[in-house]
Amino acid sequence: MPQINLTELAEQSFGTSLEQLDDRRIYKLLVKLVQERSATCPLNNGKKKLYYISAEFLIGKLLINNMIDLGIYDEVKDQLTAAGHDLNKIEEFEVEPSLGNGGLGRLAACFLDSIATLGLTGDGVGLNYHYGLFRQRFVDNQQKAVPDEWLGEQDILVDDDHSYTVEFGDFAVTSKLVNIDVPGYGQSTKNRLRLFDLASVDDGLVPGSSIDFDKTEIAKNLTLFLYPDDSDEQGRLLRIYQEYFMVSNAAQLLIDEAVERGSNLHDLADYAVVQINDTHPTMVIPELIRLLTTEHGIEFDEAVTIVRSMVAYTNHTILAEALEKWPLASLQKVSPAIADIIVKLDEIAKAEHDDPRVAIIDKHDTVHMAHMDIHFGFSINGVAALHTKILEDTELHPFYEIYPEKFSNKTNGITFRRWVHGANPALASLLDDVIGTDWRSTGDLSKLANFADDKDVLERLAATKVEAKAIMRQFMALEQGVTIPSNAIIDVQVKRIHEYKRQQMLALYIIWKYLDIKNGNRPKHPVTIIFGGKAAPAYTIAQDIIHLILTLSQWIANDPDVAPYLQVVMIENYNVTAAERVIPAADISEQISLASKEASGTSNMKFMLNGALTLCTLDGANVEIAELVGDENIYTFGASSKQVEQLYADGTYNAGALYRKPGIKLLVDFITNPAFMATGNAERLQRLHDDIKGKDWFMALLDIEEYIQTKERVLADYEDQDTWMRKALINIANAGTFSSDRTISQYNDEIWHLN
Ligand code: 8GP
Repeated sequence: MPQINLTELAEQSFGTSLEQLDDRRIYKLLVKLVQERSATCPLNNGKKKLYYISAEFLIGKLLINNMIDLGIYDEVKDQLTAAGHDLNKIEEFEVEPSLGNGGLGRLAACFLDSIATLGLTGDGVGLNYHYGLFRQRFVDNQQKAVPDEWLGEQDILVDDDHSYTVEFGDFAVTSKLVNIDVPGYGQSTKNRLRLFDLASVDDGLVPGSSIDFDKTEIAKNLTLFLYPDDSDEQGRLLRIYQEYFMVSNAAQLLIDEAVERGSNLHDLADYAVVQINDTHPTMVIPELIRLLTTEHGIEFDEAVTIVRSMVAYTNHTILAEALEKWPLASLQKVSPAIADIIVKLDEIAKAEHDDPRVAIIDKHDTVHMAHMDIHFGFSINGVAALHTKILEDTELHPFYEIYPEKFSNKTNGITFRRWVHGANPALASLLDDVIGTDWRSTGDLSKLANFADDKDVLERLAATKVEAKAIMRQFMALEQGVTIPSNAIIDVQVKRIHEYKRQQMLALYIIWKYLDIKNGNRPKHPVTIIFGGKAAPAYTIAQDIIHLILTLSQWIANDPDVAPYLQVVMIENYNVTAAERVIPAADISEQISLASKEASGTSNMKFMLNGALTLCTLDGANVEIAELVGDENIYTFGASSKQVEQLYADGTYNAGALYRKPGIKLLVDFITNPAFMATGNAERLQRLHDDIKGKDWFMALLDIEEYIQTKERVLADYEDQDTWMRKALINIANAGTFSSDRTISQYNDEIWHLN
């Protein structure tokens, strides 16, 4: 590849010097540079191709990431710095795509990066949502969901001429396809993210600032929103239409491409493998069978056999709400042909296994999508060791008894290119200096452990944290309008808002700390607690938790006794870009889900990699982090997953009894103390208070006391910076396991078998 000369490019494109060019025009220049470089990369072209089908791809901004993967980032950055420009400021002109929601969507994005980096032939397939999930605004300390108009000025989407007809029960629609290039780090080849859209989509259905729209106009609304509200019948139907539209397009594309590469379709499994990311793409199974039989003349039994050897399923949660079940009647309405095939598959499964617990269609005529995946896929995996064990032993135990060979664990991972190289340049260059640059492609950071007692390295590591904090503070000031003290301990919980993740427990800690400071116990360093995350618009208690956090934030900021020592910040519209600013700056990583409920977590890995210490329950991948770093380098607390499962099984958890303990009652009742309530929304605060006191389904009160004690120990330990930085270093040195390159190698070796 020719060398980059930005000075020359600036002269050519704008007739001015690089020094004189404003940030917007530099941004345009870089976009064009990346597009041109990426366009010249040939597609990976193995015989067998992976289709990673997912309702979400939380890809984040792509400019810097693509420059890294194309190998031009360091050069570009150096030239810009020399000309007096700041790449972070230039990046602000890029709009973050809104194609994802949470963990499974971000995982899909890290996976695409690693698949391309390993030179594997594999595309992501999903939908091109015009208004994304939603954009989160805070109004009166409450979440307001507004459309996220990310598509306006996008430079990353490339039109593709594939277009398909998708037939629903009583009408048909036409699709159009756009692609996003996915270059691999250190590769000259690329893959793509293929996003299907509706040719007849009508953005005008969404009126201005509200996410309400006519859910019945399927031929116009199908690709407007990710996860449209499904609290009513029409919303649920729309989701099924979306899912069928996504997989029908994916299946048609897969068959076309396999035929182009020489498949006679009887051998389709030699040409394609499908990874079903959570249950949303499950209908790809009957759709492939439908296409093979009705369009390509293959017998039904053979089509079933073919499909059974080419689809694999990943489970991302044991929460019942996310294990999709659809009424057969709804599937019939969306696609009678697909419903017919599902009925046949159910008969086959019932003939093979006469056990109602594993039926695809239950006695209420409800279709269990995960059950279809397990019977008619060749692989099912969990996303961390503990999660896979829970699937095998409890949640999916009857299936594990039938098909033990289909089950495996694939502990999640994250791409180091984005999460260190791009997000934490100071740390990246320290690592380069100390252990060499190989970690960028091998993920191997273990040599860093040799420097655990090297005072110079520890000091330089501390300096990278200072630098990351400066970038985060600048972001917070500019984008969020909050000033964070430069000497504050940064304590972060960023993730979707959900009761099982227990943001409410951290809120109770904040109340405890507030009262403790009021009592005169002033911390040595100020503590800034940062939250970020969206709540599903129909999930009332999650909205109430956001309200509590924002009300506490305001209450504390207005109290001169406490404000100098404690600050609570909730990032508005938390997204990948915000994560890239906040995670590198964190001292404490909050991973406090109720044990057994967080399948894996991936922010836990990002924090560890960036030298934060983890404060956690033994849940998800936290268990693996704890094993790697050892007890002295992590802070664990709380009931074990076994104890929690036992409490649920016995039905003996008693929130009310815990609430009555004086120390706990004081904290919970703070939420409804009249002065505090008067500053917020009384209905929301009262409901949340009553829920915690009377139900507390995710057992925040069970662990709150031990959580407070452990957190106080963490804060005290922070005061010994030498020991603290040594712990941080050990964490970084052990993070290599969580490179998504490792995860993808395992998927490939054990599931996909791409060459
Ligand atoms: C998430 C899990 O909650 C998280 O523990 C895990 O790290 C991540 O998936 C990647 O495996 N699950 C989801 O994001 C999820 O279930 N989303 C629902 C909207 C479908």
